[in-house]
Amino acid sequence: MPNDSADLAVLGAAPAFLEPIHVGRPNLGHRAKFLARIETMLDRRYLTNSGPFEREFEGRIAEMLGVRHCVAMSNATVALEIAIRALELSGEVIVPSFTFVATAHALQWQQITPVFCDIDPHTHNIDPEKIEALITPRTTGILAVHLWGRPCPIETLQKVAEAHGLVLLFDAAHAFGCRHGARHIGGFGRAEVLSFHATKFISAGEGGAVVTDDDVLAERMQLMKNFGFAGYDNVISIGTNGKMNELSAALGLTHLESLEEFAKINRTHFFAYDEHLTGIPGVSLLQYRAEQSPNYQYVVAEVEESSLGLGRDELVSVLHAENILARRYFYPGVHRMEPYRSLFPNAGEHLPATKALAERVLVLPTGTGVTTADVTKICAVIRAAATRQSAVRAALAQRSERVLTA
Ligand code: T4K
Repeated sequence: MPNDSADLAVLGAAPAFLEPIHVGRPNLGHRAKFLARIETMLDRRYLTNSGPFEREFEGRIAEMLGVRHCVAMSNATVALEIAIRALELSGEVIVPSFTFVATAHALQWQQITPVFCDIDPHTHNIDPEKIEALITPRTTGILAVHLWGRPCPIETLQKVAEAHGLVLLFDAAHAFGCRHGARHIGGFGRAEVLSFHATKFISAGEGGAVVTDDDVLAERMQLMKNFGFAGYDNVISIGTNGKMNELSAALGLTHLESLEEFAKINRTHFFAYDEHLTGIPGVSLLQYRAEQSPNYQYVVAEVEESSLGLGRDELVSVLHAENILARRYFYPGVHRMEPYRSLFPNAGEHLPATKALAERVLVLPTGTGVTTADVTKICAVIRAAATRQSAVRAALAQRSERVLTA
């Protein structure tokens, strides 16, 4: 552990970790319970297509979130695509650029233009004040993201949507288990989309769901996720294959049973980071509000180069050299990824907060795959980098010079 700054790997020491420490290692639940479910699945020879585990998973999620319907799907990207289609969105939909690329892809995939909106730099969520200027006669909806699990300004978004007759849909991929006021995330807008990807708070390996109180919408999505079949040989709508298989549902059900434990470990790690990073100039941790019952699945730091003496990317290099694979989510912003970069080359002009944040954000490892001792060690590396920032900067510059001349 770098108790003295000379121990840093970029300065020639051995890395702090022998094995890579990832952001996004899955939270794993009770192995024996999962294996028992797999035995049951094999015994009943039912692997997919609205199987018992999938239906149980849907029921458990709907009950927990206090919504009328949960439509489980193969992943959140397909769930977004199906929700967007079932809600009959078309033309243009307003969406943040500071999100995972799937949020925009789910629109573009269906020839709907994502219109990128700037974020509030304090919350990282879509800035409702910036939406009205983007509305055109072709706008049909707002697709807002509860980034890092922190709820959007839901009521304000609702007002804007109502005033302009727009559909309000939420990408709640990060926000499973979180609350807004008295309700769980999942019960807002026309529908909300959850992810149960391996890297998420609760995972099904791959998995997603749309939750809604709208009976008609739920029925439409149940059809759409199964090719439009309404019984044997009877296709009554357009559809695709968005079903959740039994293996995933079994994993999801098992992980749901460990939700409290995962939340506790994430919370402990978050507060350990908070304690150990406090006082390092230029490194601040995005805070969560306890009353929103955060899942703490993302530990998000912001790096201020002028105070730290190192830029975010330099700090990433320091951490990677130590085998700490911190991530720059969601750099560089979706509008700077293809096809959006070519389609909308000037989009960045309206996204100053997105641009600034994408240069500052650093996501640190957490979850049940790391220990509190790991967190302490990671923070010690960051503190050591801050203490020796001139030497670190010089070493990194030398390294990139060597790469350029090689
Ligand atoms: N909307 C939002 C706001 C999202 O963030 C996402 C997904 C979606 C929609 C779409 O949800 P899904 O269609 O995926 O259900 C990861 C995830 O693949 C992605 O699900 C997630 N957001 C995004 C934030 O992160 P990458 O490109 O960073 O994945 P990858 O493969 O680099 O994995 C991250 C790290 O996790 C790896 O370094 C290693 C570790 N890992 C990963 C997996 C899959 C493991 O240790 N074990 C594993 O099984 O996107």
